[in-house]
Amino acid sequence: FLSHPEDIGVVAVGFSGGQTRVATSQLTKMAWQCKAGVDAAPKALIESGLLTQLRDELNYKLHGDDEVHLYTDLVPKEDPPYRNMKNPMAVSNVTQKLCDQVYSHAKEGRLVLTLGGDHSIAIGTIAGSAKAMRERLGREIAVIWVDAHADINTPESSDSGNVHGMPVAFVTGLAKEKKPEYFGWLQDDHLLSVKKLVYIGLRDVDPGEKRILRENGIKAFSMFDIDKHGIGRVVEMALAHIGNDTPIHLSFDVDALDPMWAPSTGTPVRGGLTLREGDFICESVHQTGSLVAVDLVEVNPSLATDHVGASETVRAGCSLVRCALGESLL
Ligand code: B3U
Ligand code: MN
Ligand code: MN
Repeated sequence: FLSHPEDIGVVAVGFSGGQTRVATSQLTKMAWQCKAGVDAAPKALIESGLLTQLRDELNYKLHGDDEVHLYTDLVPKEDPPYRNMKNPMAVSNVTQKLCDQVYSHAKEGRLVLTLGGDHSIAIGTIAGSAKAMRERLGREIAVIWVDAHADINTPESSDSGNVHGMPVAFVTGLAKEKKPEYFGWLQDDHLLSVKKLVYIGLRDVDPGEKRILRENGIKAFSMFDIDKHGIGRVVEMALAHIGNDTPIHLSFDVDALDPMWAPSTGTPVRGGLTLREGDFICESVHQTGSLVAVDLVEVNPSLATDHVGASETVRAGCSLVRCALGESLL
C-alpha cells in the first residue's frame, strides 16, 4: 500500500489538550508561553535516539522529522466546554491541522509515524490516513487500537469530558457535530468503518462505552481474552477480522502496557500487557506488510514520580515503534 516503503513521514505532536491533567487555563498558558511539559513526550522519544535508530539502523528515509509541533497558534485564549468537552476548540483545531499533515505524507505513499501527545490526536491521524487511502487506492483503512481504554465515549456518554476518551467515537462517526470549529470539519471521507476497527488490551471500559461496543458489534480483545488465548492467537484473530489486503493504521496507547513497563502516562491501569506482548503486536502488524500508519500516544514523561519511571516509559515507547517498523525481524 506504500509507494515508498522506505520513507517515513514523521509527525511529532507536543499536544495534550485532550487530557484532564491539563486544564484549559493551564493549556492556554503553556501553549502561549511555550513552557516545557506539553512537548515533553515527542522530544524525549526523539532525544533518546528513536529517529536516529530508524534512520541509521533500519535504513529509513525520514521526512518532517526536524520539528516538534506545538501548535501554539491553534490554541484559543478562550475555550469553554462545548457539549461537555474540555478544550474543544483547541483539540478540534490541532487535530484538523494534524489530519492535513498526515494526509500529505500518506498521499505521497509514505508510512506515517505520529508521536504524541494524548490520544485525542488520533482524530487527526486516522482522518488523514482514511482520506489518503481512499484517494490513493480507493480503499478503506482498518485500525488496530491498542489501549487499556476504549476511547469511544461520545461527548454525552463521557463522565470526564476529556476528548482523549472520545477519538474513536469521532472517527467512526458515532459522535457527530456540524460546527466546523468543534470537529464538524470531519467529512465522510475521513471516517473509519466500525467493522474495520479492532481493539487489543482493554481493561478499563466505561459502562456507556460497553454499550456502544455491543450495539455496534465492534471487535474487541480485552486482557481476559489475552489471558485466555495468549497474545499469539489474539493477534491472529484480530488480523483475521480485518482481513487481508487492507491498509492498517496502528494506534498504540502506551497505557495498554502494564504500569510496570510504562508508569509515566496519564491514566495507568494495572494488569496490562507485558512489554513483550506489546512488541509482539507491533511485530505482527509489521509482518502483514499492510501497515500504513503508526501512532504512539500518551507517553508523558512529565507525569513520572521519578526519573526511572519516565525513562522506562520512553524506552518502552521506542521499543514499540521500532518493532512496528520491523527492527526485530531477522
Ligand atoms: N474512559 C474514561 C477514562 C479514559 C479514557 N482514556 C483514558 N482515560 N486515557 C474517559 O475519560 O473517557
Ligand atoms: Mn487511549
Ligand atoms: Mn488509554
